[in-house]
Amino acid sequence: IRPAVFGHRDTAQGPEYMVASESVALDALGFRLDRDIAPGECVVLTEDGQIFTEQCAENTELTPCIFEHVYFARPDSIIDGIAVYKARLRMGEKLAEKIMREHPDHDIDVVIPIPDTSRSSALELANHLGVKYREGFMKNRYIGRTFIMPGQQLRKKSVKQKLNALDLEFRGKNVLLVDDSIVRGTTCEQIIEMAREAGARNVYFASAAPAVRFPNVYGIDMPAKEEFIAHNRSTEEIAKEIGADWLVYQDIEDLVEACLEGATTDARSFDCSVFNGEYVTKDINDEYFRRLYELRADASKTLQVIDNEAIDLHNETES
Ligand code: PIN
Repeated sequence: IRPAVFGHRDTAQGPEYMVASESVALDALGFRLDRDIAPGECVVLTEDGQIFTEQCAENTELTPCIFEHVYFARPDSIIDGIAVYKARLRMGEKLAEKIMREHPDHDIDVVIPIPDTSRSSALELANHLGVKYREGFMKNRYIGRTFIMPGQQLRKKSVKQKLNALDLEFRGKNVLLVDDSIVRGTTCEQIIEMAREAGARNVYFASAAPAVRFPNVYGIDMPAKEEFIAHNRSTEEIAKEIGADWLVYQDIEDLVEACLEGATTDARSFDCSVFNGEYVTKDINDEYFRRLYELRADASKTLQVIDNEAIDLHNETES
């Protein structure tokens, strides 16, 4: 489900090989991408630098994780022949079409991305709406990603530390904020509040991905489903909860289409379980989730300690 690629570089001693989860890792070290590793394929790198590959599982199906395209992968990565950056541009295009369908008389003055991931989709969304694209939030580059931090308090504090609104892009304007996805909704709620404090008249919100309603069980550390803001809520209710004047989510068919265009391998479908609850391995049941949450509860206690220590360390270095 998660991507993996291999590539090579030529040296005087012959070719050198490298296996990585994203093609950008190869680029950075001067390797050329050879190809994606197929599902069930085994890759062996020998100590003397040779590479062997063999198909080890029968009846495999390529169903890569769509969240890589939404958020996780770097935009300069190519996965299964799909340029992540282009997939994100197309997400913006589709989102613009949906906004024009749902709000044909919209009064958006400016489209503002919530950095970083949503920049590509927000840019193309603005182009298609024929509205200005502006950078209204500046990011503190020394603060890490917030949504995987345990403990709600810690997460809340971090948003203000991470983003600062440029009043001049908000004052008196109707703004459309764009993010790659809405998970818990706590970050976007604070960001909407920041936009209003900066003087925005109306704040609309668009998510480049559909509503996240189901936990990920294939390697993304995500909250329990009750913690998702979309849990048991309609789009209107979510908009109210996060404080947006209206909210538009990408449709799942549009997301899949945006990602599939340009695929060179036989990827024809994706694992979209966080959006539709259909787990490709078909072995996920309530008992599985129960065990998962027990494990998570233990792990988050440990993480909390580590995080607090990390913050103390950061403060010490700053003072
Ligand atoms: C943005 C990544 N992206 C931002 C992750 C926020 C959900 N959140 C998912 C939005 S970046 S919330 O790549 O780190 O720049 O739903 O929990 O409020």
